[in-house]
Amino acid sequence: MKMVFRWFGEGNDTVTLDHIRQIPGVEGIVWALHDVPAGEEWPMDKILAVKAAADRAGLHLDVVESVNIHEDIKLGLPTRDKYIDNYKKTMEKLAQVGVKVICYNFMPIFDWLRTDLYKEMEDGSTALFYESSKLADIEPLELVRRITENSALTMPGWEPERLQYLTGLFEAYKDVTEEDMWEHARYFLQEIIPTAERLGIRMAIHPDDPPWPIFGLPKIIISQDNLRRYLNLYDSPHNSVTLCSGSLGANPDNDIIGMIHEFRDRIPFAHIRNVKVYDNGDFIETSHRSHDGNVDIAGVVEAYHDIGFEGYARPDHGRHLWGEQCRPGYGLYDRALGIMYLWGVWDSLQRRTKA
Ligand code: DNO
Ligand code: MN
Repeated sequence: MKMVFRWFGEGNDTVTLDHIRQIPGVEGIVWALHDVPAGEEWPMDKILAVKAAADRAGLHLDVVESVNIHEDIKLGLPTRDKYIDNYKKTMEKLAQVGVKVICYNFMPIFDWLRTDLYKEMEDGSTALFYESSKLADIEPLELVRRITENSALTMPGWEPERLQYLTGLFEAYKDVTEEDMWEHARYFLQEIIPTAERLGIRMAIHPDDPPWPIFGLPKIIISQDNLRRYLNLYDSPHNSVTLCSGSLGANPDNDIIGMIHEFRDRIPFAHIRNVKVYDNGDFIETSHRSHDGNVDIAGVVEAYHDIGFEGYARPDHGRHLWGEQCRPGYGLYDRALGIMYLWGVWDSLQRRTKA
């Protein structure tokens, strides 16, 4: 297991590379050019600037999250070919600086969605919260406005320049079915995977979050069966999964450990985090500890250990602790604590296997 840590870039994150290099066992950053709109080719000078900063801190940049897919690709519009072409050009450049894994998602319009970014927990910390009743009787744009009004840094996928097109996007998705989404995904993979194979890059799809339809938008990457179907759309080790225990774990029917075993050769990148799911299906993001949520994180780490996992792993989101002012879900403290929990489980398993 190679530990990595998400970093949003200079001036775009309260966490610095100097912080990250002090977390035990972290070898690299998980990065992206967050200021380049989806569909545009990433400029080489900006890529090289991130590389220079990472080099100075002694961190690698093997994993990119995410090169986002333009909506026209997900919608299957004729204009998609131009955006797919740009995507390939970005892949070429990333390969030049040694990128090995590209995480992306196939969610319509939004990236992950929560209804409260700073929900207060009993111990006084705050965390990302999803409350389904808040989605009833509200326009998506109004919801996004309400959620983000207290957040200084924009969240990936929720950039103001994208949100102004929200109404038009909803209109565009009106008649798009799940089967259409599968067909658009197949088209994308058929274009992109041969390039990934040639460049030695593993494309790793991130599951939809939450793993069910919201606002009537079609969702496909939501379960073990659907992940299997996705991997079979193009049977290559370069068509692979970012297995996110938190996104999938919001649906308690999802057996994360079973997925680790089934998809063992197709998981170059693991997102590890816990969620507590309430009886009505609402959920809150908790500490990594198994005891604190519905996902057995110690069991998840054990499953990775059992399959001899040599891929990259990162703590996904964390709570906001000790008054930390940070991006929602992406503070320093709880993610660092999470890493120590992951290493604790991993190292004790290592010792047992060696003994
Ligand atoms: C949620 C997070 C996501 C993820 C993107 C990947 O679990 O990991 O924000 O970064 O959806 O494209
Ligand atoms: Mn994730």
